[in-house]
Amino acid sequence: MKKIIITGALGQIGSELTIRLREVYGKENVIATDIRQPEDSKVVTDGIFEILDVTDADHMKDLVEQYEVDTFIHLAALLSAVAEAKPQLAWDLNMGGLINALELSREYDLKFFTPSSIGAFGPQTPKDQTPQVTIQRPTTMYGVTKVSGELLGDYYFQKFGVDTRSVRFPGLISYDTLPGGGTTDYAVDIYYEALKNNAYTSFIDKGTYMDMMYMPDAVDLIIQLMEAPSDQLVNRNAYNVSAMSIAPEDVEKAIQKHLPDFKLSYDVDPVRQGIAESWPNAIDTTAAQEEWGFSPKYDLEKMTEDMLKQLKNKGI
Ligand code: AKB
Repeated sequence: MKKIIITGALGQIGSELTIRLREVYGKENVIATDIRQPEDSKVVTDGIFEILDVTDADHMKDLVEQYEVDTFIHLAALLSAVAEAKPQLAWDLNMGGLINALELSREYDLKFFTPSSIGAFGPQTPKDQTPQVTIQRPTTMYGVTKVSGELLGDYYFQKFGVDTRSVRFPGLISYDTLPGGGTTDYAVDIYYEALKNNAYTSFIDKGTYMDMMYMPDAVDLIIQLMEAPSDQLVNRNAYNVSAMSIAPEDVEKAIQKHLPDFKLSYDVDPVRQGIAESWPNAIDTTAAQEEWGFSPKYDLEKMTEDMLKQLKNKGI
């Protein structure tokens, strides 16, 4: 990767990935884009930033030409809970943006990354040690767009030789930018509320296991996957990745080691609970380990310690 364009750069992944890419590849080689332009974000003030609506193919093409990019990192998408509330918008944005980005990657021979998700699985998928290649019949619009994205990635690779790469991200936990409307968001909110109120009411029920990962591991793995030799990649679109399989009460116990009086209660949201129950408990990440050396550094204990420290530094 030498010159990289990123869409959705102000989102949960984008805001940390953009900063890291600028450190690794140089500020002049990272073109951050998003549909809005807040003046107080480092993503906007600390490097190249362009407003881009990913459904506007002409503008996207102008930027690819203007900056002569060689890599496309496409992050702009609606997350699972919002997509369930606005399924048509989710299809238009998630698929419209993706096909525009893939077409440009074909036309200009760009290396391409877009995230898939554990949401690409559904109730018929094996729940534990979910294999890399298995049944994918998701029951959410988010999942439908993610499976379609995986298939399109394979299609553009096989048909046109575009160097497409992807991972199925689990819930991502970060202290920098809040996620916008996902099913796994409880695992981020809980840390903020633990510090603010010493209590949290979870919208996901006790005993509901989902895969999760700390954002520093997610950012590292994107760079690692993108730098891996192409001929090593068999399961390109998309690799199972996860750092931990946890339920709300596991996070409760981990927080209580630092804040002994922290209290967790439950007020379950049927929509997000239904989505969570349609997803795996714990996915098998062997293919990612074997094909490009995936190896996350943070488990629940290490992540909890760092989350609480970083949030306190932010004045939460
Ligand atoms: C969501 O909950 O929608 C996302 C995801 C797992 O893709 N965090």
